[in-house]
This record gives sequence, C-alpha cells and structure tokens, in this order.
Amino acid sequence: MSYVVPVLDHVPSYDEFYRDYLAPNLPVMLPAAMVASWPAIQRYGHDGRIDWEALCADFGDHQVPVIVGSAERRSMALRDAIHLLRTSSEPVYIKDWHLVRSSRTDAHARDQSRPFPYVTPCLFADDWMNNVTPHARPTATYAFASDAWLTQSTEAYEADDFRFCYLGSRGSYTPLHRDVYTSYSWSTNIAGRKRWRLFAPDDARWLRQFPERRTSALASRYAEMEQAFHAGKLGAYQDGYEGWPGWGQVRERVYEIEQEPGQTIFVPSNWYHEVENLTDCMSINHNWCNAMNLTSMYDAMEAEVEDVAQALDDVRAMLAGQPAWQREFTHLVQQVVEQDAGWAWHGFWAMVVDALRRPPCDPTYAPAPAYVQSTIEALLERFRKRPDAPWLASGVHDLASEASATLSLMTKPPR
Ligand SMILES: O=C(O)CCC(=O)C(=O)O
Ligand SMILES: [Fe+2]
Repeated sequence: MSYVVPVLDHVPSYDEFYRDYLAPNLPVMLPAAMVASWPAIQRYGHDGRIDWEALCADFGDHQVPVIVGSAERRSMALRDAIHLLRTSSEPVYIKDWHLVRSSRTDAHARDQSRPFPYVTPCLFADDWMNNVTPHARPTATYAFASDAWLTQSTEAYEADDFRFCYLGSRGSYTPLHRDVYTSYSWSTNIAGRKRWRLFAPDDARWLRQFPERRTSALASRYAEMEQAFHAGKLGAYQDGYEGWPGWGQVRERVYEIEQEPGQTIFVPSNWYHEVENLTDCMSINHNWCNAMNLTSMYDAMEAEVEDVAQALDDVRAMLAGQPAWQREFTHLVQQVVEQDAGWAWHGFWAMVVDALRRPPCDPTYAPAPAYVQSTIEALLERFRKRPDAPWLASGVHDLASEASATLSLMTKPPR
C-alpha cells in the first residue's frame, strides 16, 4: 500500500500550483506539455531515450562528477563518463553536473548557434537560490524567470548554483535524503524513467534508527529496510532489535510514483525521498527556495549550527576562558557549516538581500509581498536574539541590517 502523488494532465496556473501544492507543501507530477519546447528535450531526448551522440558533441570535453557502483565520486570528461555508463556492469551515475554553467563557459557563451538547454518553468521562477537576475535587466521579456536572460546573453556565467543535470544508467539511484536545508526541488526527465518514494515531514523521525535523535542513522534504501523488516529485525533497540521502531507504520505511508519521460515532479520542502532510475535516464534537477519555505530553511540552518557546535564540544572546552574565545568558536562553527552544507548565516542573509533587491521573477509568480515581508521580519527578529549573535562576524550583521532596511523601504506608506 502507498499514498498517491497526483499526476496532472494539464499545466496548472501559478494560482492553482500555489493553492494546491506550494502552500500546503505537497508533491505533484506535472505533464510533459510544460517543457515540450525545451531545446534539451528536442536535442537529447528521442522517443524517451537519451541521444548520447548529441550530448557528447555538445559537452564531451566537460568535466563531470561520476559515481560507479558504490565507489567515491570522481571527476572525468563527460565523453569518458558516458562510455563507462554504457559499458560498465555496475550502475553509473553522473550527478550534480552543472549543465547551465557548462552551457555558459567562455566557448559556449560566444557560440550562439547552440541553443541554451532550457529555461526554468515559471511555476518555479521565484527561486532565491539560483537568482542570477542581472542588476539591470536588458529587457522586460526576461522578467518571468531569473535564468531566462542567459538564453541570449553572450557573457560567460560561472557563479555557483543549484542547477543540476543527472545522467544515470538503469539501476543507479539516490538513497533516502532531504534536500539541502529543506530546499524544494523540481526534477524533469529529459529522457528515461525514475521511481520516486517520498515521506512527509511529520514521518521523518520514523525513518531514523533512534526516532528521538535527529543525528542517528537514517534508513538507507527502501528495499533494504523492507528486507530487514520482513526478516523481523526492526524494532526498539532496547528490546533487542536493530532500531527503526516506526518502520512498520511509516512504510505504509510512503508516496510512490513512477516518472515518465518529459514529466516534472515538484518535491516539497523537508520531504525525505529516494530515487531510482528504472531505465537509463537524463534529468534536470534544481534545488530552490523562496519566502514559502524560508522559515523551514532558517530552522534547518539553526539546527545545523547547533549540531556542528555540539560536535565541536571538545574544541569549545579547549578554547573556553581564552580572550575572545566565543568569537573564535562561533567563527569556527560557521566555517564548518559552510564546508559541510555550502553556506551558513552569511550565505543565508546574502540570498535574502539579493531576493529583495533583485526579485528573481515577475510578482505574478510569487506570493503576496506582505507575506514575504512579515516572514523575513519574523526571521530577523529571531536572528537578532540568537545567543551567538554578539560573536558573529560583522559582515553577517551588515547583511541582516541591509535586509531590514530594504524591507522598511518597501513597507513605507505612500505619501
Ligand atoms: O534523480 C535523482 O537521482 C535524485 C533527485 C533528487 O533527489 C532531487 O531532485 O531532489
Ligand atoms: Fe533530492
């Protein structure tokens, strides 16, 4: 038994998407019609199968991260990775390849005969994590999505982003996880099929070996958990079992769905998910966030900072008492968080300031400004009261003040 992800046969309006999926934070499968005009689909997907030759011709010499079987990820040219993928007896997964960036390196940027692979669908245009809107927009036609201007830009664009391409052989998979800081994701199959299994945020604790401990082992593969379950191994640790006492219930509440070529799944914030390629599969996956899940992102950042600080307890004990030790310890924690997850408080507030100063999309595709403002105000209030606030670098506070100043300009009553 499993729960059902709705499969839409029409492309919803933003209002429908907002009301039924974004605001209630629920998954949905969107139809191939939404992305039918993407050059990537036309060029790399033929009858649902990957056109390897076209991919090699366009990006063969680009370096991509590759995982073979259960080995560590390594980097190699896409041409060699594709050869491996097509010949290896083990599953091969090219993961987190920055395709948009690859399309806009110097050589590609100048080559306007090569079409830009795709533009973010407008339902996901309010994206603060990939907000590359230029300071002065060239023309109003670019206003609906922050990457639309790139389609005609001849500038090389290499800023870091969360826009990925995944290329996997049949049987390759991504184990159970939640996306970075509870960001949303959306994922479109250019060619091939995937099976998704998702769990709602309220069920997350039951996916842990010790449900009351946030950092205890997470269930890995669904299939392995099922094997252990049927072998009678799962249950409370203190009763002699291996842990995962809630698996027997949570397994019944899994949302399971197969994704066909061209379809796009919206993965809500803080939903755990596992993905398996049922055939060779090429997909585009973005992590994204905006005011609708910003509070959840803030909570996740706070939890991460707390977990890292706890893990560094012995360092704290060593430093304690020395002059300015709190500042040093707070700085170290921020550094480790940044290494582990890519960004810490500085990145968080820089993203918020950018989104306020240069909104990534037209307001038609974003929640009401009053909601955005009150959400950020509440987070600024919480941030100022953090016990480590006095010790954070001044640059972080400057960004928070900038966010606050931008908000007050927005809320000033008209004269
Ligand atoms: O397609 C995959 O293997 C993983 C995708 C994923 O986890 C995501 O889009 O959030
Ligand atoms: Fe994910």
